[in-house]
Amino acid sequence: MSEPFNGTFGVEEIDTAVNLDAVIIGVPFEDNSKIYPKGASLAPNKIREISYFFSGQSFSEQNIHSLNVLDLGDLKITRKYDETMSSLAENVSKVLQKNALPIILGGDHSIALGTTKGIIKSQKKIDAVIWLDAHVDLMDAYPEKEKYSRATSCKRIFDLNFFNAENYYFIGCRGHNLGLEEVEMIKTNGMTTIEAQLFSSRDILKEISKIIDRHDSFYVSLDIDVLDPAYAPGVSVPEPGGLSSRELFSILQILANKTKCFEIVEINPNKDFNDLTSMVACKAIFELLDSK
Ligand SMILES: [Mn+2]
Repeated sequence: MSEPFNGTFGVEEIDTAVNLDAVIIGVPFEDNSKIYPKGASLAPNKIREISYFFSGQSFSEQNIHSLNVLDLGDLKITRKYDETMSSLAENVSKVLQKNALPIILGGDHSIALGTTKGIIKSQKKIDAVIWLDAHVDLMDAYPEKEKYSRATSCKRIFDLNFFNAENYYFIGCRGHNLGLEEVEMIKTNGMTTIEAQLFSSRDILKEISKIIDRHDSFYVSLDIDVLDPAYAPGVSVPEPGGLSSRELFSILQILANKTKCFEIVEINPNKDFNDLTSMVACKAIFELLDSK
């Protein structure tokens, strides 16, 4: 791999590691779909490279330099989606069993299924899902007949029947993007959406705090397109009207203590300007660890 993420130790395996706080796992996976621009698989190494533009220091005593954070490098990606997901699940499970926080760098959002299988495999209890994303990814198949894509990832997780249906929280979605099938699923299963447009008109952080109070532990899946393209232009499916970086960091800060599994997906360095989107991703990791 390139240099490990700033403030972490590059390792090849974690079996012998002790007193771990967090482990970074790169998953440079993207599907072969023709409808999305290529580039998501370039993100893990780009994020590592950009991490050196930041000191990683902060006003908090707790920051990446004071924690024991390892960087496992990138998973070997095979052509078969299933094999890559099994390898991701295996690694996520190992990290969780060591009571450390997995920080997964995608890749496209279809990898979330591997992350979830890792949570299940670990037998650790994680109560709820926070899906920070412009889209809810609840299509059963998209594009046509494609069951395992970035647009179906949350539906595939739902089908595993691991998290209670009412423990799914979609934050930053843009209502007008959602398919009728997705809206129906949200309604019939009692899932919660906090749509992006609410961020300008209500005291939204209080509402999110209430959700956080309800549960002990979260799997946080951050699709960087939850941000407005002004803040994160380097994504495959940009949607205007999203959150600001500051709003995202505020959410991560209040979520940090209860975040037990974290992933950042859908950064597309090929579509980026001056690596802005990779910078936000780095900062999101620093903010999360600062607040732990
Ligand atoms: Mn997504």
